[in-house]
Amino acid sequence: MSEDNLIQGNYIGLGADGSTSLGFAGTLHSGDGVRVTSSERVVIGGSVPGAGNVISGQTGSGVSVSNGSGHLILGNLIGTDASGLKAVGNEKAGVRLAADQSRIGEDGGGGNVIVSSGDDGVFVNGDGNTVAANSIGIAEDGRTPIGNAGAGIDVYGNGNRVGGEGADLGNVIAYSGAAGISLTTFINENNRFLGNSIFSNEGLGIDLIQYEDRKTTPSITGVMETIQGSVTGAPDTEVLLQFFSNTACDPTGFGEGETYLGSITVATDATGNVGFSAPFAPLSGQPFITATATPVGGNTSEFSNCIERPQDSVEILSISPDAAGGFPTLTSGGSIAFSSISVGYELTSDNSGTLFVRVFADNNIDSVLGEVSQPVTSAGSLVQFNSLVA
Ligand SMILES: [Ca+2]
Ligand SMILES: [Ca+2]
Repeated sequence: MSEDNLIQGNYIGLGADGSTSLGFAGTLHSGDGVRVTSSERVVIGGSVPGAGNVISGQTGSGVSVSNGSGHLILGNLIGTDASGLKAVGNEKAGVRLAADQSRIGEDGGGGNVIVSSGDDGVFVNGDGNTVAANSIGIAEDGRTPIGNAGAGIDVYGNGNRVGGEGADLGNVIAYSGAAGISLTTFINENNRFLGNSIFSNEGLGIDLIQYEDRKTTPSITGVMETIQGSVTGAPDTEVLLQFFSNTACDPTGFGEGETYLGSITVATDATGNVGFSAPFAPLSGQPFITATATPVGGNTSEFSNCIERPQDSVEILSISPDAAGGFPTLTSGGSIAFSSISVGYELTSDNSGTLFVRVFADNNIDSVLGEVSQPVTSAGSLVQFNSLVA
């Protein structure tokens, strides 16, 4: 057994130019790029510039660790060329970690880019491991899709963490050929998936296997000024709820979780139920809301149902344009209810035919939420208010 080995700054599976794949040629690099079989505390890469390796073009996995604990896999490009933008995939997993108390990625420059794998991006089998701050299925620029063929992260074991509660600990997990995160839960507990950006995966964003699906998954019932819903779990148990804003819903209607909005903690009652109202609003351009539930000591749930925040509007049923300007006549309504608050409005028109709508909270002209304007040419024009009360 060896200990405290350091593997840094190498091109593994690439020519010295940093882009030519040697691995798939099948002669120089068959098997895994970096293989750790009987060691403790091996460091592969690092958080400072230049410490990371480029590990690509292998017929096996990019990194394969089959034993030990305390390993660090940081700041590597796994499945790309040296630019981090072009796919030079490994044929099996990007990182295969069968170990305990080890870390794949960390904030502050230690995240790995793990893309273009022929199997899972990351496969974790062990206890107490952390996978944080990595780009999984997306290139180093944070935009270019280079998905992994299997799950983004496949987890077996207990007490593993994907992401975290601190800023910048979340992983981006996107464009996988299967689930974003897959967890076999038959005997595995206390695996927490927090603060990640999970989207555009072929399967579910989070898929629990061998488990009564969605047993503890929150159910969202409404999205207005707050996100309302309920969750069911063990009696008298604290549950961490996380909320996400999405460009689109998963085709199943559950998940995924593109942009993390924030979290609240609730406690179930003696029957295991609790309702919630969370003070988060969807982001502009991402009107679909989802959530996860993570009970104390338990596994994070699959993603909740996906609900679009209603686009409130007022229809101007009849206007009387005044060629000289002035106020059009509004013939419908006088206030619009947005769930619990009532929003008054005032219509004015300038000489060019643009309609301005000013929205007040609680029908109070001293409480202006904002203004929108748009050209109005005919009865039936719509003025969207939604952005003003988000
Ligand atoms: Ca999906
Ligand atoms: Ca499932």
